[in-house]
Amino acid sequence: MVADNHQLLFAERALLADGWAENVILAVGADGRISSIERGAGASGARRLGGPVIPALANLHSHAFQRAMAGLTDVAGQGDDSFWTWREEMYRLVSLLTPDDVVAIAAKLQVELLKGGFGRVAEFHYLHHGPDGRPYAEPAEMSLAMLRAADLSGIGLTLLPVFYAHSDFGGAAPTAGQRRFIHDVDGFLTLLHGLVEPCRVAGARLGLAFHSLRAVTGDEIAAIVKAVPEHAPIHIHVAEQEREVSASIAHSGRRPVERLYDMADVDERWCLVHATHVTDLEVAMIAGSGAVVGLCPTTEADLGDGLFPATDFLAADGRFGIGTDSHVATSVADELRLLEYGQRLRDRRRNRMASRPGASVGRTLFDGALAGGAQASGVAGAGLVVDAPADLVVLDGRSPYLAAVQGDAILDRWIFGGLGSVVRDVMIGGRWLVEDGRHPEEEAIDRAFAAALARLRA
Ligand code: NGQ
Ligand code: ZN
Repeated sequence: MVADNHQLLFAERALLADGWAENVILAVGADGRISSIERGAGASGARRLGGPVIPALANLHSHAFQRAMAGLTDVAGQGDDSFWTWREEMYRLVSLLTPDDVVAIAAKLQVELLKGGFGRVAEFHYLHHGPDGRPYAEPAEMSLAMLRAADLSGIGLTLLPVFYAHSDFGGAAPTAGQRRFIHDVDGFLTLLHGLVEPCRVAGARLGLAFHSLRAVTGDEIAAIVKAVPEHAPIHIHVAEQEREVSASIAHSGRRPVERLYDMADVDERWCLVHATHVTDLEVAMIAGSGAVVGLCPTTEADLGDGLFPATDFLAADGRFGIGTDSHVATSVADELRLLEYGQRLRDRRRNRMASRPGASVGRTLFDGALAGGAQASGVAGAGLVVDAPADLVVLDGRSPYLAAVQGDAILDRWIFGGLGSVVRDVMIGGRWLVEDGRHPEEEAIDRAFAAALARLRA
């Protein structure tokens, strides 16, 4: 696929930075960026888009390979099934994966994410080594596999190679199931530096992640943060499960989020993934630091994590984004809906995630996830604004549900209306990746994915 040199797009309805506008002409330059936006314009000479236009969101948390086991961990064990028994099943999949499997699974996932309304994905990438735990001949093999997948799908990629060194607090030795994840600090920094050029060539952003406070020590965090570029996004899983909270307290007398803030200068570069189990004090700490909380509602529900106090966090002006994490769902609408529904189920009330009386819940969630997703992905500026990449989603104007409504009701109907898939077209960086619900490489990607699943018996 080749970018057209210069494109004029006409939208009857578009969600711009300051709200919905009508009869909008978006000019997209040869560099894939929006070069001008005109409102109240005529359509002549422009490509007329087939429905309401919204910005594509960044998905801030993915473990792509886990898409292969979606819906296959729902058979009861001995009655004590938990996050930790799920993790054993996940490690079994990890033990089988080849780089080609990872490309096939990730490319399929990324096409699904595009069709779900995501334009980029931050890949929290910790599967580094061969099955015996030894690095591949090319130590970056698996990271390069992620770049290959993103090249096939066209999705925007923020690659977050993960530093993982221990199995629990206090620097406990890793387990056998974790051997494909493990680095020492020098080995990790070598991997990271070696990825700078491949990511530049591929047009991917490069950040990094610490797997969790279980997997790293404070000294390791300090050594790595000191050695990486100042603008790189830094992600970490934190306080997802109550067992992590009790282990943290047993180890240091501090809760995980408190401990993280003791150990590191947590600021806008950081994304705290899950942060499920937090006190009022921790909510205020995170909000005040400008860090993004990475919420993954369908995975958090699937794994029985608990509920993040999103209403309190919003009231404190906290920044959040959404991720699909283990990919038991792959759409913007599914994640945002469950984020709101969790708060409703807890409070036994409705319309929890709205910024003020009269505000649309869908719009509040969408705006929050757009800004937080961009921040956590290392992308400056989000939304349909001049000079930003032309990353946009056209919802299906043929849907009677969408045709009948205006403004924020479009988002509310998409997120809360149970419409099924209404993502019609997706443009990323000025290239059409989905047109009328189809991705051009879809058949080949599906074939490779089916072959990988057959091989993995997944
Ligand atoms: C992961 N996933 O690394 O894939 C984790 C589970 C862990 C989620 N937390 C493993 N959803 O946290 O140790
Ligand atoms: Zn995760």
